[in-house]
Amino acid sequence: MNYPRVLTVQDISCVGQCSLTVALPVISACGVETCILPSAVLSTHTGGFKGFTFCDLSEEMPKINAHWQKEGLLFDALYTGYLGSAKQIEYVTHLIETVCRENALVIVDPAMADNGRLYVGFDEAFVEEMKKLCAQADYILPNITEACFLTQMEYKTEYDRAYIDELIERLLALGCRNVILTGVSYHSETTGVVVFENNEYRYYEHIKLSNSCHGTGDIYASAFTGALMKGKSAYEAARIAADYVVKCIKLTAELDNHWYGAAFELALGDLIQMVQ
Ligand code: PXL
Repeated sequence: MNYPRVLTVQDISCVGQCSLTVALPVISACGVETCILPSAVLSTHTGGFKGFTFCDLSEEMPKINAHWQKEGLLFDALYTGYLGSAKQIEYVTHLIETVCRENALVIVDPAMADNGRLYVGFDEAFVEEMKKLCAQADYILPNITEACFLTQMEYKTEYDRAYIDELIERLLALGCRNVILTGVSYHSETTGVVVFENNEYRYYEHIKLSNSCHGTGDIYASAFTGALMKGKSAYEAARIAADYVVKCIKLTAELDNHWYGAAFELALGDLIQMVQ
């Protein structure tokens, strides 16, 4: 039976439906063993709450890694999301070198920006470090904003295929092997995801919903990782993740005043069916 073991490294935002509180249930629901390395603990995510706490767990990361090495633990894939500092990116590189199997997949969501702006607490130095992590990835999953920061391209809300092609070309020049570019919208009523794998461009287009939710990038990357590790092709995993996120956003719109995240739990049953 295909029962891979994934390690995901990102923060715990205690409230906020993002990062590890999404990755753990979503990848587990796909039938994949999900091990975690929390990089920080925050009371909430940073996107709209005021006065959140932040406990940096960077110093724990090499200690945890050392213990895993002693135990001979190895992972079939490493998936990174929101990381709190440039130092943590360095520790992730060390994880790739020490506790990942030889052919392990490295999946990097460079979670650091949206809507043309970096998230609170990030700067150019962090972006530079993130480029180095992307260089080691089999798959990177940036949104357009993150792609622009990684490539020094101008952020645009309206663009054509030539703009997307150039973004992808520059992302590949960082050294990553394949690119999953999210939130690519060529028409006002649709959006979609570009899967650029083995030099081939494929686009999965779907409905664009009027309400957008915080944390959907994390839900997307987690579902992609789970489906991919369960044996789906990258394009199929990208499609499943997109359909799942659309369902999550639709269900969230039915709720009263649920502003800080997407109700991904309500659609986990659909995800399980799509992955099977
Ligand atoms: O969803 C990405 C994310 C993860 N973790 C924390 C965040 C954010 C986005 O704002 O603040 C702590």
